[in-house]
Amino acid sequence: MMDAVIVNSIIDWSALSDVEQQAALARPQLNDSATLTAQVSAIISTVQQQGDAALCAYSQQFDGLTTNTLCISDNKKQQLLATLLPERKAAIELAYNNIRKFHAAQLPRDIEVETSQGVICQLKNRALNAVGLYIPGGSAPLPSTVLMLGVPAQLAGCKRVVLVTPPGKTQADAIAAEIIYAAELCGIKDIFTIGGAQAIAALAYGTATIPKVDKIFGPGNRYVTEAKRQVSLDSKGAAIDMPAGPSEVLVLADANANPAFVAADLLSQAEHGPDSQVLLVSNSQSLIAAVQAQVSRQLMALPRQAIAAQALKHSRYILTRDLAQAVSVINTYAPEHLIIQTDIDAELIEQFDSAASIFVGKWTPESAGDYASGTNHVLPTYGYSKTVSSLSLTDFYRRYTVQTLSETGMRNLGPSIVTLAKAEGLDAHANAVSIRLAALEKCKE
Ligand code: HSO
Ligand code: ZN
Repeated sequence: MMDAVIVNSIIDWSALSDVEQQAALARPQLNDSATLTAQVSAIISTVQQQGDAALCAYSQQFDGLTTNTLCISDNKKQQLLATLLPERKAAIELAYNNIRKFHAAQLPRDIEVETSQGVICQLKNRALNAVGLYIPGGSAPLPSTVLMLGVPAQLAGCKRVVLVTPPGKTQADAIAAEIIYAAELCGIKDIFTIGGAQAIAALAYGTATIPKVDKIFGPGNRYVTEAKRQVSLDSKGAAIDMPAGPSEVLVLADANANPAFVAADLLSQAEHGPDSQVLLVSNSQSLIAAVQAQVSRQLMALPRQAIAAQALKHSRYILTRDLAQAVSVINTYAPEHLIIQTDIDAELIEQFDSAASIFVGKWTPESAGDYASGTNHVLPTYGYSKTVSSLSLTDFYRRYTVQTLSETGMRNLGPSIVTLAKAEGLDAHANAVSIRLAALEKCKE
């Protein structure tokens, strides 16, 4: 039981100076210390040098396991699957189907345009060959994340999909049966029990057991996030899905919103981790007070109340003059998740230009998108949503172009290319065209 509940005081937005407003929307400082950078970089080079042996040594050091296996046998998979409760299986299947439907509709289309007569330009999409999916373990293993990453990888048809997840607490291969089942639905065969920065290093560079991948997807703790950042800077490493910070939700509610619903939504994000951030923005002081009372009450009943209480320490309750001011606050903050519970939900949606994922109306909690509605829950946080998009099917593809000029195309385009190349002082470029134009002239003769 907690001694005191942390509910921060109400911030009256109109009364703040510009500087105070900036401070009120500041994210908690990321702990990107020099020590973290150095520790992660040391782990990455050790994995590069020692491969599997380093992975086992790190599992021993960080997870307290004596293990020399990183794989899960088919026998063990079957054994775990046999323990899976039927209602969980059915729920995973429902979520899988909805995520699949929504992502299948995102199939990127190739295009072909004749820009000038005889000049054909194509934009093509090709699935990435090998992708790595990081599924967090720790205090809450996330089978839902397996679906969010595994479904688009399956739909895109990536040739190799490698899933890594931290080892089980007592035995390396004793991971959650839900993870195995979700992976099975997504057709993922390669599951390795390794977590942390060492798992990211293994995916980026490969070891005898773990295949190297081209791109790494998935959320993780600060070691994982830092490792993803480091390997993505190395051309021999791997690309990553998106930059990440701690998870966050912002609820916009007016006087008629249900305070218990709003509080439940705030707490659902707060329970993720001590560094999660939750914000309420409202034009009604009485609604904010009612939500705060509900937060205190509901928090008491949560098994993860210690974690949620930590997160609530950096929660914000912002009172705005009206909804228009609320919209501007929200656009400045750029939340990962935005929940709208107002009388004019539909009118407001188009006014938001920076939220990563929007949940509209009182029957739409963030949990719907976290698990089962079909949208992806891997989203940019920390204000990155101003420019970075939420994860979609296209992230599992690369785009490239193809062009073909016929003789007519060369005749049509050639003279202008020569002019432009000369204007840039690049004569070799001009020559590559004029040599062809000359050849075409000769043919004519
Ligand atoms: N809210 C998290 C995703 C998640 N929630 C997984 C429950 N399980 C980050 O978007
Ligand atoms: Zn969540």
